Amino acid sequence: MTFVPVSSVFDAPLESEVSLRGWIYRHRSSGAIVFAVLRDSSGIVQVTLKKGNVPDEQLEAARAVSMEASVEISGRVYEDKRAPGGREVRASSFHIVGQADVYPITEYQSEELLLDNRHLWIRSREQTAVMKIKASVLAGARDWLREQDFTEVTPPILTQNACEGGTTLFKLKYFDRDAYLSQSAQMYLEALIFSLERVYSITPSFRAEKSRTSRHLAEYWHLELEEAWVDNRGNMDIQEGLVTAMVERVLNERKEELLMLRQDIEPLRDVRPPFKRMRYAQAIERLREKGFDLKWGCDLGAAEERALTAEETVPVFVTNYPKECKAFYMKEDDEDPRTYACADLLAPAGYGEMIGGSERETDLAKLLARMEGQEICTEPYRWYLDLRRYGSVPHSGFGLGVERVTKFICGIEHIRDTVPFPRTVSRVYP
Ligand code: NSS
Repeated sequence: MTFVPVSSVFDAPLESEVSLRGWIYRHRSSGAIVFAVLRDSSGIVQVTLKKGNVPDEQLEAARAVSMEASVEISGRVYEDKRAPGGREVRASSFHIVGQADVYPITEYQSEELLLDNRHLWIRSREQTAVMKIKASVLAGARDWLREQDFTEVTPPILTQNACEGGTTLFKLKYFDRDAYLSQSAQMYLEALIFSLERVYSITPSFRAEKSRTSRHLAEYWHLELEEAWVDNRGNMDIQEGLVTAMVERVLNERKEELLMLRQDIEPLRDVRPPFKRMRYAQAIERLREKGFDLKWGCDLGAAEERALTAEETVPVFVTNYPKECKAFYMKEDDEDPRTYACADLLAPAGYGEMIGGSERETDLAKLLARMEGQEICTEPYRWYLDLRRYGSVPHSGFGLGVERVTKFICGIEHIRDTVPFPRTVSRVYP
């Protein structure tokens, strides 16, 4: 038997014979008829089973079937205005492949119960839509980066370096030494530009974030990029192109999924160059006008980022952060040495930071002085400092949070709904 995707029922000739397999999504019986809605990876379709059309024992099996049992059916395609999508399959055969116990998820459930049953909840149509959109985000990125002649590389996850500072490191025993789960591939990508010039990686990154926020995961997917001979302006141009390509790909192939998530498509069409650019100093000015009590030197948090972009439909770069709120590896800005040549890219409509990037400091003396000032032990970074000793070149790069971008594109409130199995301070099961 050849099985076809459920969605193909809606293009099939009327009265043609189809065989489908999938899971029972909804189910009810009324008198001599059983209505089942069948779900597979392509969508849902109504199946009706009527006495006389199917053998009696199959009709009884269908009447007794549980939600989420897996089944195979054959039947003919008909129009029916009351069915989802306007068509149904009138079954001539019905077979159960895998019975289902009483499904623990019903219509109204607490967030905790859904998270405890995440392995089942990911079958939901909303979760499926998000995963398809995320796949398109990644495919759009990979294709665009390949067109731009970037090489995908595979940096390590086990490391001795604390790229983004010691407070959010996951420490583990590495044989008889200590090591960490990577926060960022950046330093390894910096090493790789000396042969490949334009590189990127897509890896998990780990942050032991103690705070419970709607935008932090302990494990997230990190798209990082590094390029030789490029300053921070050129770096922002690449970010603009990349984010545009990701959004475009989703708009091209995932409209149905966006609609299912009730996400408004129109504002996403505005996500194309040029993005807005403002300096940190201007951002602070603007926020003070909005009543924020901010001093030069404080980093911008979720509330500040939301206030800055609430009215925007294009992403906003905030550049030139004061040195005291960013990492030691950033290059001092030539025109304003109180700041770094860096930028965070904020999503429109208050969704917050999607990318952190900068030009990298190539002056070994400056790097060493900063590390000393911040009491960073140089020993684990010997190899990194070597990069400044052997043919150093101007270079820049950035890290993009794949879930942050997905959250924005899907219009999702909480970042945990952009990963199938979220890891947060309170959750590592299932
Ligand atoms: O800490 S970042 O701002 N920057 C870096 O890690 C650089 N070393 C990247 C680089 O230049 N190669 O993180 C980059 C992005 C940030 O903008 C977020 O979008 C995302 O990574 N990010 C997170 N997403 C989800 N959960 C958590 N906890 C998280 N932390 C950062």
